Amino acid sequence: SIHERTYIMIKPDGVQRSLVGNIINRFEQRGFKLIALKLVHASPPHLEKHYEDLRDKPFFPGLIKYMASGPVVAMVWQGLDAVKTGRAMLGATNPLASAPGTIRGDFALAVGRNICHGSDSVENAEKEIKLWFPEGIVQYEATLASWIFE
Ligand code: DAT
Ligand code: MG
Repeated sequence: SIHERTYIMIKPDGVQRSLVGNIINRFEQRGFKLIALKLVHASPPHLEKHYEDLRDKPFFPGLIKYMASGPVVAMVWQGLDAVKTGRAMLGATNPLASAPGTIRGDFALAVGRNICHGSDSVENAEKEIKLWFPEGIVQYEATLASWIFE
């Protein structure tokens, strides 16, 4: 659906390394519509909720510490197959396996400093959007849509 939404987050390392503009540019240029964006320094409990499926992993405490170490850019992007395409644009979880041309493949080397997050299913995207944007999302018409979608 052209209305599919995904939650994309630039992690603290991406913010510190000034990659925010580059990452936003990639989603804009691909044709996705930006429907929510904010800079937020998330608390450990909030991040534990975001990553609750991973709480039994040995790297979980380090992951939460890293994610709470500075602000992140929380975004919602909308468009055709946004979840799957967003994941493809991010690249593999471990940057050493990410293809060049992907965000992680262009900017990262370590799995624990992999720059960005993207929802892995439509269902999780909706959950994550509610968690990060409880205030709701602005509605507006993107006038270029007919040049991007049939
Ligand atoms: P993804 O972010 O690609 O959806 P995930 O949901 O499995 O990957 O894991 C969430 C984050 O946790 C991931 O972006 C980086 C970190 N992580 C995953 N596997 C890890 C590992 N083996 N060692 C350290 N950090 C890891
Ligand atoms: Mg994940």
